[in-house]
Amino acid sequence: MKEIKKCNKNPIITKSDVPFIVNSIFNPGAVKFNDRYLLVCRVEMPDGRSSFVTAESDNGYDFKVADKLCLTPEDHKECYEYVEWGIEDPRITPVDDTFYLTYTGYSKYEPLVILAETKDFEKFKIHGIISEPSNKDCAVFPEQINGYYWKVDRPTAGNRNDIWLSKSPDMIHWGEYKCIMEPSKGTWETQKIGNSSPPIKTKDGWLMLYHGVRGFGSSIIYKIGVVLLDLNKPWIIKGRTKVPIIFPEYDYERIGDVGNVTFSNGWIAEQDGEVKIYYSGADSNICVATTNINYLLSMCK
Ligand code: M1P
Repeated sequence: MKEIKKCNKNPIITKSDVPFIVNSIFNPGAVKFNDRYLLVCRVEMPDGRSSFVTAESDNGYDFKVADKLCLTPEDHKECYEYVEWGIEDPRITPVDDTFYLTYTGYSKYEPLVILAETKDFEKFKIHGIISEPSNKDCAVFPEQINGYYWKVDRPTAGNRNDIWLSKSPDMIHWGEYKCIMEPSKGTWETQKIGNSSPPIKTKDGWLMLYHGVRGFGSSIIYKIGVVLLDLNKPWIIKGRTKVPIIFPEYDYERIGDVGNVTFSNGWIAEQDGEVKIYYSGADSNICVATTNINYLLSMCK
């Protein structure tokens, strides 16, 4: 078996699987819920603004998309003007019996990060904005480290696109910001990077997916790499892939609303070390690739 195996049923979800009219379905957060696989998928509606819908599966490959949206810009009564153009790219982190969602709110104020929580994926408590603009690609760590919650995100100031770490006593108020990763110049991630998935705890450190972007004239290519952060000092990078682990190869990754994009914001680690990486091709569908923790760790050495 190849170390990263793209499912031969890919794409596993397309807009024809959505029981209402959408432009596209893509970029899902992923989690195990009640022993089932649950995705919170971004759907771009016909007016071009994005909302979220859930999809559930018994095996992680065959999903049924819900018949109504679970979260919309209009649900954000207290901060609607900051999400008026859509909510995008949810990352889901389970902490105890609560699922925390971090996602992009999009508006005339530029992208920023919104935090919400849920216990059932039907009712959501929206905490509101947890970053200044411009910022996105935020994920929360699944447990406290040294008595604090931690998150990564990608502020964009000037021409910079780096991944930053910050900590919080309550998940609402954040500080002690630190830049932990910059694009590697001259490589597949030369132009910008961003966190992909919430970190997974391993014996060697926190594993995290990230995306790297390289541009050629008017065309850009989004690929996915992996990084290992220290368990107790997550600002220390213990290792990072030199080469991407997932990149556009097939028509469903090369052709779509935004061509040549492989983008992930959700993955699920099984008890036996297998990992299902949910990702999207060309901003137009949902795919899955399987791998395992040991392979991902070896890629970071
Ligand atoms: O079109 C590719 C991706 O572009 C953006 O990525 P980034 O987070 O690096 O800015 C996002 O809008 C993402 O949704 C999209 O898939």
